[in-house]
Amino acid sequence: REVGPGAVHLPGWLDADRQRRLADACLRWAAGPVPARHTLLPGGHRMSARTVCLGWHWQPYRYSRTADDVNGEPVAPLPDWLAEWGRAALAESYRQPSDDYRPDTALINFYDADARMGMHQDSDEKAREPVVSFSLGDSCLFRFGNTENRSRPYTDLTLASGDVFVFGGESRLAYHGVVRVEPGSSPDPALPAGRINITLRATGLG
Ligand code: MD5
Ligand code: FE
Repeated sequence: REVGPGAVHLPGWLDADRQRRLADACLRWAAGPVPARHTLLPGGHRMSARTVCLGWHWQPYRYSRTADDVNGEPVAPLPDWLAEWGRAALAESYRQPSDDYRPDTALINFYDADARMGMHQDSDEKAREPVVSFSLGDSCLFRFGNTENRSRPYTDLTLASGDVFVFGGESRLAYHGVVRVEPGSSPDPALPAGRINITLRATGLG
């Protein structure tokens, strides 16, 4: 389960009931107050996944309270229950207390069968607290790389519905991406089609 230094994979950590509750909440957040959107990258590329944010609104290179690039509305708050799931996942990953983990934003990515995410680092946060990732619905082939560049060495692994992945310590700034989604791999027809990934983060902002 330790994939790299500070990188821990907990397969099936969310039971079926929690997967459904989290997926239902994600569908509600995708509808508003700020609708999920394909983020436009500074180079002009449109991300194939759709993203909606809680707590803080992410745009490439910055976080804001309102979604200036969508509809100008403040984003929905990050609920305490979700931060608490993050603390519990972190405690289990690192086998140590996690009471001081205070994520203040969540990025929720919706992948259809053709969506991907290129190799990137998550460095827009000023804090270096771990990222806790939850996956729902279809599985994906996830590429966990190194901190130097987008290429080898990397480890390819499947992230399935209910899996948690924690990226902390040395792995917090590792390159990573979603190589492909595996259509039809969802374990539960009650979950929405496609893949959903939720990442909890601490922005380090006031
Ligand atoms: C996803 N999301 O499946 C992935 C999973 C993103 C993103 O990459 O930026 O929304 S989270 C993977 C992740 C996050 C932070 C650090 C590292 C991986 N890492 O150091 O490998 O939609
Ligand atoms: Fe990322």
